[in-house]
Amino acid sequence: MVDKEIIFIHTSDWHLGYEQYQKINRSKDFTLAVVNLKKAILSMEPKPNFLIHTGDVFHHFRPSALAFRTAYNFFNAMKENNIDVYVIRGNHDAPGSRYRKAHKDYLFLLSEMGLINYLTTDSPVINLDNEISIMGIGFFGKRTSPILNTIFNKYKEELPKDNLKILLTHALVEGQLPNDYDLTIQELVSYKFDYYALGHYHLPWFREKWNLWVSGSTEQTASNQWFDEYNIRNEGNICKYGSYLVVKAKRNEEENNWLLRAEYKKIPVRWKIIVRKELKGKTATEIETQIREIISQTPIDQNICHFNFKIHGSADQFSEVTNQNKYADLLSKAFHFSIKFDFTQETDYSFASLHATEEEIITNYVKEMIEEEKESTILSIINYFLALGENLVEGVANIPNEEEQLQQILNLALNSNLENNIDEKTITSQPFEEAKEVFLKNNKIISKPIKSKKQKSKGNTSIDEFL
Ligand SMILES: [Mn+2]
Repeated sequence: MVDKEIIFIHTSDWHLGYEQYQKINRSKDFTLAVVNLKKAILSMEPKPNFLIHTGDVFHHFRPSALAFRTAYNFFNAMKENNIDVYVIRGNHDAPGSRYRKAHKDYLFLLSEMGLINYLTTDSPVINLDNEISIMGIGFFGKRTSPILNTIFNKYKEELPKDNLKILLTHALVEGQLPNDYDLTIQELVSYKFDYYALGHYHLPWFREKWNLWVSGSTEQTASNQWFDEYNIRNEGNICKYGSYLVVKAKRNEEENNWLLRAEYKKIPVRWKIIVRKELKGKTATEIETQIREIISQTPIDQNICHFNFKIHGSADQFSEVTNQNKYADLLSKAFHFSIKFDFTQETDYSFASLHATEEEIITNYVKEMIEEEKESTILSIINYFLALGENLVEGVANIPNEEEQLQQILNLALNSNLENNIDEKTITSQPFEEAKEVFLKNNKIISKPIKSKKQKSKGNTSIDEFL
């Protein structure tokens, strides 16, 4: 036992079924990344002992057939190769708590099929071989910290001191985003686990000193994930890989502790390219020529391409050459593209002139404020609040400035607890365009609250009572 090395895989945030950019084929990319992960694991020598998944197996809590089959095939392959799997739920895997109580989720199904060990608050700890203890806590947003504390104190006796102790979480850890976190490093470390497996954050991130590790997602769900500070997933301006971790652990009897080595591994994915260029031209024709030149020098074929051009002048001055559709012919071979322009002379987009360009303003505004990934969810939340016309709307109705009202609604929506405030209907994410339309229509009621139409649910009978 002394010299035996334990090897395990840490993976996270597969987001199976995500039809990003409203493209059905994009969901195949998320499947392919997981298929490639499976192949990589099965070709490992020696084989890993077990695998941990820190949440967001699925992008939608009602996964598509393809998404479910991908997960099934992966976990089944692990089972056939005697690689035990331990999973916690991410925010994408499970809907609001009321719905979850009634219906459970697809991770429960996989667990009932005997393919995964699903760590939930009812059963958060599993010990294996008298040597390894795995504790997991799924997504709870801002409630993660107190719930983790309760669970830990309730189950700490099940974590023998000398075991290799692993904690799985799906929460934001201090230091990942500038001003937001669910768990501090200090509190995590106080629980004295040997390896902290973190999900939710999609980029490689680690604090080796404390054994805090984010594996990173297998595919990128938003453009802010195209580059990581360690250049694990990108080469220059091209993002080429998703990532996962291979962890090796060895008991050090002399020091009475575990020695861990975690190593990032790459999974090839569809390329994402970002080109940022300052254009020098003075006339519209010169600008257009430069744009065309830059595009034709970029390896766009079947790739996802973002062009950000900076132009000296005003938007009005170059309006005829700064519509991205003008370059659609050149970009027809790209899987997806977007061209954005930045002008040194700002165009006046005040909310007073909302009518003429309201769609543009709100789209830009929402895009700047929130990550792509959260776009449809946030807009659904805004719709939900607006439709309710409750406290939230009343709370902001006194703010005279419309822009500040919207800002406040967005802040409240972002800070609101998804678990408690969002019901099944709301979380059924509408495509972005559709949500935006509803939002624009409802925008007018910001200062005129309407009565709540929310219905109290009658009798929360769990289907389990009938099974
Ligand atoms: Mn995720």
